[in-house]
Amino acid sequence: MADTPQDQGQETLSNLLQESRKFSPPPELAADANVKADAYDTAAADRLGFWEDKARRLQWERGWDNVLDWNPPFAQWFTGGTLNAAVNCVDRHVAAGLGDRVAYYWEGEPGDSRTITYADLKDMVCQTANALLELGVGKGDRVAVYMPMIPETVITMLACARIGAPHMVVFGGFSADALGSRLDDCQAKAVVTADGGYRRGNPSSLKPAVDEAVRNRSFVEHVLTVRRTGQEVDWTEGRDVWWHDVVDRQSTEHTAEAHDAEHPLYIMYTSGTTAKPKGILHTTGGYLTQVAYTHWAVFDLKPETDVFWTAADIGWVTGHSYIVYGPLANGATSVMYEGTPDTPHKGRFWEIVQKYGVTIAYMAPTAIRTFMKWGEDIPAQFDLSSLRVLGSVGEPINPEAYTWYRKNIGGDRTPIVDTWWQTETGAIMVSPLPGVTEGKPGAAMRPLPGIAADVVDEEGVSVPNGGGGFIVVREPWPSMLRGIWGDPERYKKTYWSRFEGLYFPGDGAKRDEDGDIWLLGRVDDVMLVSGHNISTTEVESALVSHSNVAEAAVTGASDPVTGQGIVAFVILRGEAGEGGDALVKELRDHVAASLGPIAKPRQIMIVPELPKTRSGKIMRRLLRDVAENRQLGDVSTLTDSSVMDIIAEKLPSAASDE
Ligand code: 6R9
Repeated sequence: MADTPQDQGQETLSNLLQESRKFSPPPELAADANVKADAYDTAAADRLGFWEDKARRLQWERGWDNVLDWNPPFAQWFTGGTLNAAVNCVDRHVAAGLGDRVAYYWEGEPGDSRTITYADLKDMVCQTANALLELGVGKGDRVAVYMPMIPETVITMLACARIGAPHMVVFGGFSADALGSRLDDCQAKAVVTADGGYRRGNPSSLKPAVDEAVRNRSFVEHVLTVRRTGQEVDWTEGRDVWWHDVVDRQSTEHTAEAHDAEHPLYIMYTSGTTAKPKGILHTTGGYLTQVAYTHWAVFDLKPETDVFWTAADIGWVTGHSYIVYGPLANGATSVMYEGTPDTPHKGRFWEIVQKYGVTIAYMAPTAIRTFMKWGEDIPAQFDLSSLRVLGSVGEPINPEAYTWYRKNIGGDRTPIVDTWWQTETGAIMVSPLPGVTEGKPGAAMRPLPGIAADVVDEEGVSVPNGGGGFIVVREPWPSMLRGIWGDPERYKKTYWSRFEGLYFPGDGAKRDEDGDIWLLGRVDDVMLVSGHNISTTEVESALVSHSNVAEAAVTGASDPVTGQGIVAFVILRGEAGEGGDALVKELRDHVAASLGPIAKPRQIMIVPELPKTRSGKIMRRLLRDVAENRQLGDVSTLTDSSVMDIIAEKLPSAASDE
């Protein structure tokens, strides 16, 4: 690493953080791993042949003519092939004699639970498909899903897939406005919702937001409502129908049509930072191929014995790919949990692991850092010995959070797979393989076999080991987005214009001395301090490595002297007390000692919470608004918007020894 990247004029993004810990795969896991090291060579020798082989893990009605038709930047995979995603996720397992296998152990927040086998799922998906058809939903029509985390949500998605009606799931926490603008954009014909769901110990209503959103949107013909909480709901005759009235009386038989490999499977809106949400489009054959393969490879899934749990919301792509399509395509047994991790107590997640004998758990770093804040004595009260692989997704995992997770949840035995991907990529792209890769805390390590990801500089040239820059993908991959719904120009401009011929995800990254990849946060969040591009991730990781810090978010605020100054917002660990000027000084010095004086925060504020999306991403843009005393931008996708008021109030007293 150059001491002064600026003088060298080479480094796009400074490489400041040094981390030398490594964890080898457990020998038994490595010996019996689904994927071994040779997969990288096989894929490199014949990338399309490799994916063709993975597509054969699915059941096709008609085989494909071409593996890939590539008219940059528009890809089509397995063209000419036909299949049905719901049949692949459900019927074929029942046909193979696995009808009694549990598909989901569902756990409601109030403590109610349901066990749903593959045979149950098949009946319910067929009934729901029949109900949608009766309501006039046909192939190609869009169906909006605005639901809590209940089995009917998965069933609705599969019923849509079965009849070829793309679903569009919106987080149950989003406002009526956010729902409405998404309904407009995709012109949904029906909305499936519930009276409400349980969150933080209380019923939280959903139907009123749907009523508001559809009021002046007559293109929505029906609202199909599941009764979950028993809350009072308003009812519009003709438009509104109860699930128990319409679905329960349907036949459990439905003959599924095979759809084209490129038939739209779903649209998922990404909020972006400020602009209008983008409707990311995924299609059937390529998407299912890659989610199924990555779920099996990255988590080393043994469908006969594993109990898999993605602790995320279905309204996030992680839920689509790794609660629904990946696990079901592989015939896995999953846990699905409705509520929050602290209801009714802070050990809820670990109680669930113990109750169902979860073997593989997958969650966001923000959840892990929250558990760090609550303290290690909470997971210590539960038997977590069933766990054998742990995963992380959604943000860079700080080395300290990684080692905490490995030690306190994984009993120092489980590999951690830090999986980098996006709504747009559809499935995992960069990740360790648990039986192959020596894991490094904080690194996503290597592109998966068959994925041509790279780290490049401003000019699009690969950076050498030790260099920082941007992550890109050089070749199309099966589960890539097929475009932005209704806006091909925006698709080209957003993802394919920064570097000629390369897909640009918008994340900073570096390659370490061994050639392994570390993600460094969104490029939009990078701070320019005295001519150095400094990643938010590295400064946050340095802060989290201090024993008193659970979570940190940093942002660059304009500074008359340095261009931007680093402003940090820090949540302390449970045992660290209130903080104070002495601790703030200690933390600033700690960052300077870890990363160098250039990265020393100008200001540090101790806060009780950070602004986060429902998928756990810190919204640094809002923190920048606060740090620069600006009016706050759009807060509609925050889990809890009152957090911003609390932070803004603290601002004048923010300590700094400058
Ligand atoms: C799956 C998902 C995508 C953005 C992505 C990146 C961040 C996700 C990450 C990660 C570092 C990881 N991200 N996983 N950053 N390491 N393992 O999160 O999709 O909601 O579309 O977000 O999340 O910034 O570009 P999505």
